Amino acid sequence: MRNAQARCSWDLPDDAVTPQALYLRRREFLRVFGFGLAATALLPVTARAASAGFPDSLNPSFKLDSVKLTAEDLVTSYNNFYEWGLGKDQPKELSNRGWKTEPWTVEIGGLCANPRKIDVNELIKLVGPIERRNYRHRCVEAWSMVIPWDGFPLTRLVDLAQPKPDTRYVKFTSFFDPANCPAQRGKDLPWPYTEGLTIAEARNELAFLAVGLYGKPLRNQNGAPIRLALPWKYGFKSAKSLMKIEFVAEQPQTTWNLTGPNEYGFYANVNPNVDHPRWSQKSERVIGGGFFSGKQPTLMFNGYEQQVAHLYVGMDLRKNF
Ligand SMILES: Nc1nc2c(c(=O)[nH]1)N[C@H]1C(S)=C(S)[C@@H](COP(=O)(O)O)O[C@H]1N2
Ligand SMILES: [Mo]
Repeated sequence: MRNAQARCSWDLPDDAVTPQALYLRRREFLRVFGFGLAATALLPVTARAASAGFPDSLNPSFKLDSVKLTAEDLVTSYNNFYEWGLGKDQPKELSNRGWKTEPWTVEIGGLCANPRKIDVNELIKLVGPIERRNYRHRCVEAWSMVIPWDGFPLTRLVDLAQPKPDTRYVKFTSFFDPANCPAQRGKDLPWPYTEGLTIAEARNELAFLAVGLYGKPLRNQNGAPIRLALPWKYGFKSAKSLMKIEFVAEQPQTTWNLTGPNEYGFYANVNPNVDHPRWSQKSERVIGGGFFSGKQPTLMFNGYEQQVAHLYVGMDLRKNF
């Protein structure tokens, strides 16, 4: 993946070379020196239509009095969205060069009584009202934010779909548009990006589908028009720009688990006691927290133990990482 300056992976700024990206950089290195590099055509520049804010209200159960919200400009400029490049600054730049996230159809299917293909704005009307929740966000790379999402509980979509009794998992698939997304013409990750939850996790009160942040529709770089927000799990579980949600019997294969099975598990619950093979998960760098004050201890289930610990009783969390 290259941007306009044909910047090389070895001269990206420090903060753009992230642990998850290391996996892919090794492969990129092989490609550059082993097989030659094809130029990446840039997308035409088109302006994204401005849209209005949400009539939402803050859910008082998810206010998070004790922590500071991450500034909006950081939430919308420091991103992981590998479809638009491995650097943190690339999604903002490259996902806004003509990629259309409106209109957008979401497919709800699999083992359910009410499968449908539905325009995302129609879906929001069916599952509304939209509420705001301030959620902690902990990336597996050991950095964190606090983000005010606008959206609705995933369980409302589950109710709408009416899964059949043999449903044990929910599979989430991000957009797939290789014609407009250069990275998806390559093999950095198995595209489209897929994720999964158990049906009990999907029904948990914390599992959230975000359609906005800071009271505005999601920006492309944050996963417009609809993405998961699962605050007790590492960020990679919260798949962006969802195109398909399916009810399935078998545990779905997921992008990062396929890419690095020893590093990125299916459950990916935030856990300071289980280190990543290449780094500690005991603490995290708070984005926007300043150079000296930026580190804080990581909490079990990212601070949401009360809401989710019951889902994992009797499970070996070292094995099921
Ligand atoms: N489709 C897709 N979803 C994705 C990713 C991605 O690369 N592609 N990155 C994940 C990771 S690693 C993180 S930390 C969060 C980042 O979300 P944010 O940029 O809105 O903070 O999105 C997750 N969802
Ligand atoms: Mo992440």
